[in-house]
Amino acid sequence: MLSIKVAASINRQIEVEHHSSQIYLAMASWAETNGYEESSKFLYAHAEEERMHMLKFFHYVNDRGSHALVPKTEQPKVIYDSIKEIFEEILEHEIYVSLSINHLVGVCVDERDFTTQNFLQWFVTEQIEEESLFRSILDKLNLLGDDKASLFMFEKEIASIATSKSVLKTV
Ligand code: OFO
Repeated sequence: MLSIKVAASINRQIEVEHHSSQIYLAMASWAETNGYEESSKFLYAHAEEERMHMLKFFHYVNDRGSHALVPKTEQPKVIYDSIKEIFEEILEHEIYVSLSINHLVGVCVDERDFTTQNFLQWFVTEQIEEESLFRSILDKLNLLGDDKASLFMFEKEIASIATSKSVLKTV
C-alpha cells in the first residue's frame, strides 16, 4: 500500500495530467477553428496522450491499494493570439510538468518508496522526450517566421512530426 504522502502526491499529479489534457484540447480546438488543421490533429492526439498518462497513474494508485481521485475540472485558456503562442505555452507547461514529476520522485525517495520511484522512471523519460519535441517544434516555428507561406510549411512539418511520432509509439 502507498503511504498517505505518496498517494496524495500522485493524486496531485493526476490533477496535473488531467489539466494538461484539457489544455491541449483547448489548444486543438483553437487551432481547428483558425485554419491550422494539422496542428489541431497533433494537439487532439496529444490531449489523448495526456489522458493516458493520467490513467496510468490512476491504475497504479488503485493497484497499490490506495484510491485514485477524479480531479476537479478547471477551464483552461481557450483563446490564443497565434499558433506560435500555443507552442511557446506548451514548452513552458511541459517544463512545469517535468518539475512536478521530479518533485514526486523526491517524495518517493523521502518516503523510501523505491517501487513507486521505479514506476516514475517512465514519466521522467517521457518528460525529457516531450520537452525536446516541443523545443524542436518551436525552433522550426522561429526559423520559418510567421508569414502565411511559412505557416503553411509549418503545417506540413507538424503533419510529418505527428506521423513519425505515431510510428514511434507503435514500434
Ligand atoms: Fe503528461 O506529459 Fe506532457 O504534460
